[in-house]
Amino acid sequence: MLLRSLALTLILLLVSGMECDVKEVCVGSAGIPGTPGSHGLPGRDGRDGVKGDPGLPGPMGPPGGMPGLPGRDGLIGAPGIPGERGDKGEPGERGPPVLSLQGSMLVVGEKVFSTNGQSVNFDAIRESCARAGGRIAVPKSPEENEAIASIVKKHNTYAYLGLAEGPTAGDFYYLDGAPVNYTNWYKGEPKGRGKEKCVEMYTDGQWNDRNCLQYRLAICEF
Ligand code: MMA
Ligand code: CA
Repeated sequence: MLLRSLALTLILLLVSGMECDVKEVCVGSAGIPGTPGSHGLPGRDGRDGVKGDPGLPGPMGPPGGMPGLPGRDGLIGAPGIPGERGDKGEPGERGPPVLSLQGSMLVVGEKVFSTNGQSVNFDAIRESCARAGGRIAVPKSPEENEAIASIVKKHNTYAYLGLAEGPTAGDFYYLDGAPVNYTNWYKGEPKGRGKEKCVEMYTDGQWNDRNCLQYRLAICEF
């Protein structure tokens, strides 16, 4: 009973917050407020915030792997402007002596007739024509005779032809030994009786047998 009463008193004290010196009922005025309690402990961490914006790009890194293969060639460029004209070259060596054609050249069928305008004897004409790669001209048709005659007339100089008398007087041969198959003798010729072994052409294209040492126009055929 005593323990119970004591417990009851403690409960009352706890509930009323009053202090009594007496056991029974007591009424007091309000006390002065107590001093504030100390701060509480820090609260728990809050929830995570929202995700932030992406950061700025970082600086370029160090060089990476192996270099790539070279690229293909580009397109061909436009031509450049022409260069300046070069200096005149040195004179060339003197070429081999050749027959000067002096602009006179006649083509008749397969043949070309030409003269250098020089008058020399029969053997000299043969040599000049051979050096030039040809032969002393001899007509084997009226057309060829006219072509040679036109050169003779132009130079107003008789020409020797490429035929000669054989051992028998009055028989003439080409220089390769073949007997002639075309002639254009002047009336009464040949009448040299074996003493005139060459043949000259007059300016009218007719022929005369004549010694071989006259100066006659050199006409070659090629
Ligand atoms: C005459 C004539 C020719 C002969 C010469 C020689 C002028 O022509 O006889 O047949 O070849 O003379 O000079
Ligand atoms: Ca004669």
